[in-house]
Amino acid sequence: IWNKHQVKKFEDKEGFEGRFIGHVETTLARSLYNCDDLAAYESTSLSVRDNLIIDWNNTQQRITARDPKRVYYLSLEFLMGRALDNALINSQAGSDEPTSRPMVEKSLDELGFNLEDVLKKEPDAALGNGGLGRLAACFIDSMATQNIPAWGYGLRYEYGIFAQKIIDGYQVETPDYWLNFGNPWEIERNEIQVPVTFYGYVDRSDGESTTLSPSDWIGGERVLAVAYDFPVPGYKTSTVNNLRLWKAKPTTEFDFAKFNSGDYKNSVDAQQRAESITACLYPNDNFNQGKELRLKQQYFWCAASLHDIIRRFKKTSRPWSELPDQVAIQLNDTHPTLAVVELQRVLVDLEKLDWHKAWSIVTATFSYANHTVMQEALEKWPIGLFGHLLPRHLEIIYDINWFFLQEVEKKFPKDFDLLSRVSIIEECSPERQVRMAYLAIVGSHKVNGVAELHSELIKKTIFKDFVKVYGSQKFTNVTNGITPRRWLKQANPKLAELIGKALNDPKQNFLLDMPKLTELAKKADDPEFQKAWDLVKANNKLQLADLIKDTNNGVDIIDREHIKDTLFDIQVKRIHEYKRQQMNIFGVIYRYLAMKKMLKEGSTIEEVAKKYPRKASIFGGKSAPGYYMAKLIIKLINSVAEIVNDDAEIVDLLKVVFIPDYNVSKAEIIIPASDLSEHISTAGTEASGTSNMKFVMNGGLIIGTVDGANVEITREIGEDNIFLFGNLSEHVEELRYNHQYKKTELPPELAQVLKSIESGVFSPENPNEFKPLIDSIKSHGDYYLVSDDFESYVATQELVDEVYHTQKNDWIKKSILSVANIGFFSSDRCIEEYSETIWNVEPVKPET
Ligand code: 26V
Repeated sequence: IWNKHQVKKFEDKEGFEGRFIGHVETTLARSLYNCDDLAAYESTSLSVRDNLIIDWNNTQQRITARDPKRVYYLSLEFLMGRALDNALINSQAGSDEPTSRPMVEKSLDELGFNLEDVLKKEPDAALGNGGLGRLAACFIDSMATQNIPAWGYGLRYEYGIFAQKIIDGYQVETPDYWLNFGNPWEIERNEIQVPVTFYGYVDRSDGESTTLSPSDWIGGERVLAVAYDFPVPGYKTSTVNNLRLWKAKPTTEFDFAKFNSGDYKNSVDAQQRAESITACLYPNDNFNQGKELRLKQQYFWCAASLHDIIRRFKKTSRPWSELPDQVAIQLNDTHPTLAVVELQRVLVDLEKLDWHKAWSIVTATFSYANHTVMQEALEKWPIGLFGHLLPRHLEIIYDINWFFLQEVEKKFPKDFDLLSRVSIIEECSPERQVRMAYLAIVGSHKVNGVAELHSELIKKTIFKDFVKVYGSQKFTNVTNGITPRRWLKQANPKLAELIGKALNDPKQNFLLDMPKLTELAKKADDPEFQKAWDLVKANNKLQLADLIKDTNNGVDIIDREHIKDTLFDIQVKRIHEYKRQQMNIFGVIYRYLAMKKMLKEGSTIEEVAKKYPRKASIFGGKSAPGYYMAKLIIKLINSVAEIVNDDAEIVDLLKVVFIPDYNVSKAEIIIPASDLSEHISTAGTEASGTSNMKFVMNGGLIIGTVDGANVEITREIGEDNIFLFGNLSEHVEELRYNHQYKKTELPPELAQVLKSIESGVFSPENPNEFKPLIDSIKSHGDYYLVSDDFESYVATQELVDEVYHTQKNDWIKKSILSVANIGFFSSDRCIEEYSETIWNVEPVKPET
């Protein structure tokens, strides 16, 4: 019977329409007469999802049958954005179409809907802060596309990253209740519920067991982890992988002690607390607050995921020694490091393996990627807090450390300084702390940074002693990448089409093999092609102008008539002092003051325009809610915008825009519209950056420091095609030292800018408003070296103006050549490198 009723994918328009109407009428219980865009979005998603689930089932069955080594990608953040457009692009349906998208578009049109409007109804899945979370999303796209047997594991936060409102120029956070209308992309697996325990104590009443022998952890609080699955479709393959996110819910156990003492209310409260574990994503980027709930989230997720992984491994009845041949677990930063300890606990306490046998299995299974050198981001947990929540895990960490330090002592006898420096336990006042990065290194067989410069830097700084202990082979580099499906085809369909035509590849197979783009270089000088290229950019800029109008209360800030010769200069990313949005806005102020000065000294507006041609300075990004300085930078940008945009004297030559609530779906509109984007972090602070790659892939040029992946981007696209400036990372230490001892003076350009801010030009009501920002440079050591890089920044911006406005063909040529050579930064290349050099896994291809 099962075979007779085999569920089939829709493959043509007819099939889609049948599904769509079926879902409207039965799943949603609506009729075509009261089907609005939201309902159309839901029905389209459910219809497309049906197809994905069929492929998902086949993929999982195929993998079970072939039983290859699998990868598990553990990340506390998956910044997915919208799913529908991506699913339409990635999935194939209909024999003559490369993807289902055009077919569904036509169908919806006939049903009375516009696909673009329908797509906009989907809220972003914003379960991440920034680069680290979006990287995880790009990686799972590439793993599916390359048929790697891989699952992602994360948390199903009820609230994603907050929505940002700008009120009177200030950031105001509002909750992102993204599940308001339900979520057609998730499959709730009520049958998969994993109990997770916290608190309690270790029972050694038998008087015999030691911390090294199997021990009984008597837990105090129990919650359940319920699985929610999200299909992850590959591009031009029927492989659909799985992203499993956990939600916390109360157990059905009942606290009889409390009940009998008449404390019914408290026993219900305790149950309700369970749900708070997955309520909310911590909105800090690159900052560790050390809150207990965060550690609870981490253990909840690690315990549930490992349990799931182990259950799957056990089904094959292999001996434990084969775990590392069957399973690779990738730690996305240190957030999942408890999984290392949990696996050791399972093997020793529950499976009764010998400690050392267990430990060699653990270390062969895990690998760790580091994503930051920022001291304030490195995770450390006070042992009091840790031992209270996870008493047995703390014992295990002590023992891991004990054996590790013995190893070190053997290699470097009597080097007590070294021992204390590499100890997983930091001995410090007021309390000892667990250093999670050290635990991750000791518990993994490979450690990697995310760009060449960064990988070299961690070996010389934060992990120097570990290179001494383990040798340098344990440390490696995998430079980040981005998925060209979302960041080229989905975000910029017209450019993808133009490239496809130029490469004689109308089916856009180049999206699977981005190094093919080098062929584009042949067209870089072709005037016809340049014209078409420029037209795509101009259209994208118009779309961004629409977005800006929408998000600024309908006020049209950008002059559409002159859009082609207005340079769109964009910096969108989390707001952070190290990313130096303050330097950018100081540069804008410098330009504004210089224009005003020319006018005052009698120049005509035409003369001013010649020196300072049309430019729109566009910003976007969220600050962590508790990050005072970052919030002040946002306020300064908005204050400058208000003064500059209203200044009739400079006509429309300079515009400043802050786009509120920067997120993935806005990035898809903003990034394709850039002429220039800014990646100007203090050298040595930005591990990689990934938006730099996205902007270049969309034909934008870069102004940037010699930092993170900018270095390799320069190598790939050529130094003639990028505007680099500023001090190098090897000089940062010395420059900071000089500031401390007051050996530096402000460059005149910057002094002038700071003076105007202090005089209250941008905050007439409160001239002191921005004093802390100015003090951080003038009095507190200028940690991010704004004063050291400002002159070269301003000079480089002038060079940018000159090329854009007097050598436009040259500019377009640079743009084409950049795209031609950006292929290296496809996340497909990253996944190949991880698969071959770290995970040791191979693709499992569907039969064709
Ligand atoms: C740390 C913490 C500490 C606890 C609270 C929440 C939280 C969230 C994130 C982090 C670590 C952030 C590290 C990070 O996002 N690094 C970024 O990773 C990108 C992908 O590798 C890289 O492109 C960026 O340069 C890097 O800043």
